[in-house]
Amino acid sequence: ARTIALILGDQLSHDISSLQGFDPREDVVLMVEVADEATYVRHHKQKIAFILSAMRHFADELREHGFRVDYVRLDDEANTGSFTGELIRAIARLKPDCVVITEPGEWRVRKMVDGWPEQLRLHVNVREDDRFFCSVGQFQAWADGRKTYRMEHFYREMRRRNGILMDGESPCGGHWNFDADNRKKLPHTLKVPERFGSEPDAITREIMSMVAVRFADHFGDLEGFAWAVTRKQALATLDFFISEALPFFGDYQDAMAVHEPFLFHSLLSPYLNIGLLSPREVCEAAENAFRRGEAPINSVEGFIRQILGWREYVRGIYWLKMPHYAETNALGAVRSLPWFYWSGETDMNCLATAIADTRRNAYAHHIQRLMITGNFALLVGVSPAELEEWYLAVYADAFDWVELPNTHGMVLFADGGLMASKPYAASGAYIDRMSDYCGTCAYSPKIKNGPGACPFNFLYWSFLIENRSYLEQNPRMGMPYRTLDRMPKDRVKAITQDAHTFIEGL
Ligand code: FAD
Ligand code: DLZ
Ligand code: SF4
Repeated sequence: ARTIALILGDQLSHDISSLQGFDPREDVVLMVEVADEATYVRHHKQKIAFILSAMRHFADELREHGFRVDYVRLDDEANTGSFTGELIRAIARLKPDCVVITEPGEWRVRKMVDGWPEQLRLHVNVREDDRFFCSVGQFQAWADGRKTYRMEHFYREMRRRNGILMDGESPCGGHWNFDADNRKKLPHTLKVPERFGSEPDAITREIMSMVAVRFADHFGDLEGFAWAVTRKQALATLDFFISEALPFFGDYQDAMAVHEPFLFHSLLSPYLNIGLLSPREVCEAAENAFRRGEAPINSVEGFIRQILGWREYVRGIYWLKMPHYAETNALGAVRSLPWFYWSGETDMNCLATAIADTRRNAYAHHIQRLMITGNFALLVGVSPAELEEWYLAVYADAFDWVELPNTHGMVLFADGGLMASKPYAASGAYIDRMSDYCGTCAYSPKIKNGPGACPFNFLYWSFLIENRSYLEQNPRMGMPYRTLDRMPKDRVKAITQDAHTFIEGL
């Protein structure tokens, strides 16, 4: 029997479950570049180029390994522009007995695939995506019967279950968490490693030319493209990170700096998310550096927690709670996304920097996403759907399963505290403490109200005032509400007025 194994653009792993049992004499791999996937949100140009180039390189590797690959290019004349349309054409061409696919990572595509057996009148074999530490079923079992789903509890169980960074029954270094050590501001004297870039080859350059024309009106620059597009290049990026950046990762995990868009971050998320690297090999590489004495525990634990903890946890939440998850809006936020998220035109230096970095690199590190663009949207009450669309479009690593819980739950508290125990709201003082943004800003974090006041200052308090009835019962919000209640009446009035004028001006 002849089988079509359909491999999607984020399934570029040689051991992907859809290829198990593949018979090279009969079966065919199908890969399709389709316009719908580039435009369901208007992705950053680098993100489109990255995925298409990685797809073409992966198809070439499969052919070298003796697979027959049927590959549809975006500019092929008969291209219908959708997964379903291309599958229908391929079935007519190849006359298979069945289709095999690894479960898609996004709800949107999963629904599409679930409709195929009836639509195509063909057997569709959907296999589990086993490229995660924790399966969807295992996460559901963990969540079953719990009232809250705290990442920290999940993470400890994952450490134990997988024996990662463990000395027998105990966590390496004697603690599960070293976050208290991981909040240093970047000192002027410390040299940050240059980004380890991968030079675009002929295949990538051809795609870049096509993207520049076809998606000219999408957000983002193409010029600085330096993403790895093969497993080999991704492995070289991992090696570089482990030796050059990991030792400092922990200390400066939460730092931000105007001229350092990457700091000591790994830049590995795009490769993990499309399958060029596996989360296990990345965690093992970090653990091995610790065992060799080449990186301290606060760095290695902090890094592993992001992957073994956060990344697995948000995926679990996504499949546990979708599709209703995306519809919640606990704080009733309805404001449109300010235009400057696309244009970068704002005199708030922290936001202008994070957005300029995003435009140039299709990347911003976690604290920029959470505490700058995220925090601002939380404070002014941007509608969850609008902010989610932005995050899904602008980052090379963005896929719904990981972007949605981070934006909806972590940043906007729209799930009412399922993920975070309190909103990550912060004023200018936090940003000033963790960055060098404020020194060259039109505003001052020291000024609380009136001309020159950092907008984060009055927006922080007006956010608390506006959401009082919802947030006040939260035990972790007791302190700020007590501070608010001790404020003189005219200060509260000034806050409300400043916030009103500012938001009206957006
Ligand atoms: P590092 O700092 O080097 O971290 C190592 C790895 O840990 C990352 O590569 C990533 O795989 C994982 N990781 C770290 N934090 C998280 C997290 N909160 N959730 C899941 N995985 C994490 N990450 C995505 O991969 N795709 C997204 O679409 C995405 N959207 C986000 C949206 C918002 C609003 C926020 C606050 C965070 C989002 N993140 C997303 C998480 C995180 O910001 C990125 O994974 C990280 O910045 C990627 O850069 P890096 O590889 O240099 O990360
Ligand atoms: C993001 C993306 C883009 C831009 N283009 C394609 C494509 O042409 N073909 C493809 O198979 N996948 C693409 N992707 C990734 C898909 O959106 C991703 O595989 C699904 O969203 C996963 O559910
Ligand atoms: Fe951002 Fe306020 Fe600092 Fe300006 S002063 S960079 S707006 S935190």
